[in-house]
Amino acid sequence: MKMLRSISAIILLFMVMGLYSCSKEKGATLSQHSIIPLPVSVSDKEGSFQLNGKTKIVMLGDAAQINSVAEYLKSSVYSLTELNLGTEEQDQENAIVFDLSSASGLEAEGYRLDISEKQIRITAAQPAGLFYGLQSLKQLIPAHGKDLKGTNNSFTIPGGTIEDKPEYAYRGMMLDVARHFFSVEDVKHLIDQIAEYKINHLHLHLSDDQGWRIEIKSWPLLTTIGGSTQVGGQGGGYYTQEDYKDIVRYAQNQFITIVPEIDMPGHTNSALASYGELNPGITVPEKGALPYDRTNLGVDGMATPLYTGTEVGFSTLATDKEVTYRFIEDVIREISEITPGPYFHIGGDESHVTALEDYIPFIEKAQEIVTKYGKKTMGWDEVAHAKLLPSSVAQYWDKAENAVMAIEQGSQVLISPAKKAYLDMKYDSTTHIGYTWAALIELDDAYNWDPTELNEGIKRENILGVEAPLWSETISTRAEIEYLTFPRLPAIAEIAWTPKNLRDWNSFSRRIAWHGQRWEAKGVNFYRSPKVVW
Ligand code: TNX
Repeated sequence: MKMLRSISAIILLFMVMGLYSCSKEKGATLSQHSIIPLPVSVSDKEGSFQLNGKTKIVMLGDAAQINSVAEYLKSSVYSLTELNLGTEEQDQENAIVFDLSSASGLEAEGYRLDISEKQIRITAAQPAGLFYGLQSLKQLIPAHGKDLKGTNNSFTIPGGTIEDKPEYAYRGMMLDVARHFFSVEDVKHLIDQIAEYKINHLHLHLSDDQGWRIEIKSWPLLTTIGGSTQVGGQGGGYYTQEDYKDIVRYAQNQFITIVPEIDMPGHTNSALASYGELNPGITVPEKGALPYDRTNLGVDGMATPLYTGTEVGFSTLATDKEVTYRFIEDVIREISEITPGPYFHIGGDESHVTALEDYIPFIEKAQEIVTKYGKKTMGWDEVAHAKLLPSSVAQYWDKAENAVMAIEQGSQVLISPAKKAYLDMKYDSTTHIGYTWAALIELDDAYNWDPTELNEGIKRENILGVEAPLWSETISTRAEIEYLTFPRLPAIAEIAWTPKNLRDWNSFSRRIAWHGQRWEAKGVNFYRSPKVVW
């Protein structure tokens, strides 16, 4: 009897071990993925695909349109696995097939990703859809340390089907390159990181009190004087138009549209320091002991000193001078000519020393000029005080009533509430960089909100999309950009991509941990939120 019992115990033990090794062999199923943003639907299928040294890429459809996506996949797979994928025309066995076909019935940025033993197939109606399909695929390639890379390796990708498309058309991030300047290389590196989260707009805040960061050929002092410094007083810098075009092209290759912003009529000290004729000589309200030199700010037509502090709201262009409109027209024209995207952002925020009766006609004129050069106007929510065109977009950062005012004029809104979406807010009181004026924003705070629940006057159809702005008063290095951006940007990206009813914090916090491993492996800095088991 005793013996029988121990035999059955041993049999049981073997059965359990068998089950365990079997499930280990099978590996994770597709539905256990860590894809961010969460796809609309994921279903499992028997079997798995082995990505190995013999896997090749097959392009079905207009090769001219698929080529750059295929090249991008090759270089991503190489950096993840050190496998060199070849290209093949016929044989679809052991292949990643890009199928670009308008007959697929998929929406513009949508895709279907099919994984079987024989092949991985990404189907889309547009190249952007293929690109998002491959971004999801990249996140299915197991993260390995250096030692596991190499041409003899094989990477298991579980079988199944993903069908996916974005909730919002505009999924953005903003980088302030004015308070601190960031090099072309830093911007490109950021583009590489955010493209993985299916972000499709990068808004560049190209001018502010502390610096003018884009070459304007007809007003050269803007950069030589206005671009010469930054917060804290160090070097500054600016993009030549060639640099800017380079950024635009680089972003385009990852389906990211650059949205240039020239902030006006406030936030313009760097322009006033370059060209005194733009200075109205307004009387600046004294705010106690001034931490900086405001000589000439109150003197009509005199260039102001460069500013390297972090106050806001003290500068304005002369809204009643003809030269100001020649100036903004030249600026809008030159930048629009090198911007293929549809938007030109005119800022318009915190113009505290521009009287409202001057502010309104100024914004309306700026909007007219933007339209003249073939672009749509974007502006921070204050621009809703002016008469907006239906094609204009108000960016809600501060006041819901401004956003509602824009909606009542027939405009759409871009959602960037400072309390939820500002990447320059500290995570908690101990964060060594960032601000606290709007809120402390932990990872779950950045995740647990929805654009349609902010104000009853802002409905789904009024919303163009979501953008996470990163202001740079307190940051000056790539590592600092990354620390504030990750992991919050992926949280905002999921709000912008994934339908509200599918989003779930527990699922997100599990998936983001896997991304932490990836960031660690590629040397991307990030905040290890205590809300996540990394
Ligand atoms: C407010 S947000 C600003 C920026 C600052 C930011 C700092 C907005 C439209 N204006 O000028 O950089 O706060 O968080």
